[in-house]
Amino acid sequence: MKKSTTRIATIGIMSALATGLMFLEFPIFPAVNFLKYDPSDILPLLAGFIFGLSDGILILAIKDLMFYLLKSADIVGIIMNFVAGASYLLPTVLTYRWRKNRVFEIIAYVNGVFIATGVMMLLNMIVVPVYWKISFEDTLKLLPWIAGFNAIKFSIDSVVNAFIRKRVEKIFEG
Ligand code: RBF
Repeated sequence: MKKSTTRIATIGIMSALATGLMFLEFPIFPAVNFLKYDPSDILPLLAGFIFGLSDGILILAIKDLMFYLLKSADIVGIIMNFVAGASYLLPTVLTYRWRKNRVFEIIAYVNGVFIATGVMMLLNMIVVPVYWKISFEDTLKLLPWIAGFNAIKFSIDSVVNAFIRKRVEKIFEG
């Protein structure tokens, strides 16, 4: 168990870094350019692997709150970003925690990508028609792009996490 002061400092530093990274957002598919990739979810993911799920969720929430206050002011976009991040983080960290080995780590990422993609497809089917004032039929046409966006976003985060998490862990072992 880490000292609580160290934990608070770590959460603060990682939340600040994540907030900064969220400014690097860019769309992947022109058809759904309101969906923007940014690498900020990698920090909650690292924290989830190294320190535990609750620290990961906390960093995700602080990052989204900070970004909302500093830049976006779009509450729907921020909530969608948070739900997407959480629905990826939860299954990924829980699966990895179950058996901490390389095979389960890969299963964890696959689980996370599939669950987050499924959850966001369902949620966008409800939110997009209201948010963009388009018909349900037109929303259905966007669904493959929405699925592709989430699959790509969380696959990138998974690969980066897999490559850097041990190095980051060493920094905190100090
Ligand atoms: N972010 C995701 O990671 N996955 C999504 O499926 C997703 N759906 C969104 C739907 C709407 C209508 C909006 C406005 C945003 C959505 N976002 C989603 C968040 C978006 O990519 C971006 O992070 C936020 O809008 C903050 O700029």
